[in-house]
Amino acid sequence: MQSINKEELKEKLRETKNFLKDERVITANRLKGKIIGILRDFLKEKGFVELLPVVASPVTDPLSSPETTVSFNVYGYPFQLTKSMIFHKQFAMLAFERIFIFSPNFRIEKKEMAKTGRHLVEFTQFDLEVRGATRKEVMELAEEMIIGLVTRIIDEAKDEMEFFERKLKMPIRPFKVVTYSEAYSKFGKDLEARLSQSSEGHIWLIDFPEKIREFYYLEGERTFYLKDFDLIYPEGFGEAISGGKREWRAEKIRERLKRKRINEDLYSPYLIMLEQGIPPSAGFGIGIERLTRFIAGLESVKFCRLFPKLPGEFGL
Ligand code: ASN
Repeated sequence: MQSINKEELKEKLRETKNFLKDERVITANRLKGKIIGILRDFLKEKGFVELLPVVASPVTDPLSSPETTVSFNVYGYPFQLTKSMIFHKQFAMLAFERIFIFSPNFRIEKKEMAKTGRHLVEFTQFDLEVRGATRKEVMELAEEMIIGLVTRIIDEAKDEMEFFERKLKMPIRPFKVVTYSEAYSKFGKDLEARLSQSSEGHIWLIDFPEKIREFYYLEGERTFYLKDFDLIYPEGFGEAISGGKREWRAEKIRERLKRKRINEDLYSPYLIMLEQGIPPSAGFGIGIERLTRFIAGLESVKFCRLFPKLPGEFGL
């Protein structure tokens, strides 16, 4: 294990102290608090129940790279820090029809991700899930939520927006939709960044191929393409939202795990839960620091947390 000597630590803590006094950090975090309040109001009005997060569990989101996981033992049982609340959101559908959670996500991102301005090792995801919903319904909900947020922020965060000299354009509904295949043929591998840079408004990227995506989304009309989506911010701010309609049948997930060459034993708690029966649902998650960064027009998400942990770096 890498350790940090006292002198380095003193220097890091001096940096932290300066960071905590930085007006950009103070203003961005005040703005973040307002954003959180507005999102909460929006879903409460729609009858959503707020749950508190699960921080560690025997099973968590694989994402597209398992090496992002923090694993440890508790009473001899294997646990992982939550990388997203996806499985618990699906399980929670047994109890409630509409839920949301501000959930801490912990992902060991590759060191080079420190430069993107969009990656933190620890961040908060505003996660929601709706029992029996279609993909279209949750996409519409997201659009309404973003328009509602921008409308209230312009009115309720005048000082913060003035400080950042940010003139937010009101997004126009419905947001544009592009399939992954269309975007790939136009932009190639770098499609997310290119879409974001070239787009005037928010844009939906839908129907990802199962090969490159997490295994828990429902297959769409086209074989091996999913009923999922990402929402991409304009102006080069990149990905905002990930979500979709979920697969809820254990045998379908098993087939997919086989095709993706993933050892199903790693996901036993999830598979057994599906076998015992959970309802179909759809939902999504939006990163709060990225959302704050977009609203404020900041170059990095690091200003949107008081104690940011950047990939590859020491953080308090
Ligand atoms: N929150 C996302 C979802 O609901 C999952 C993720 O963050 N990987 O689909």
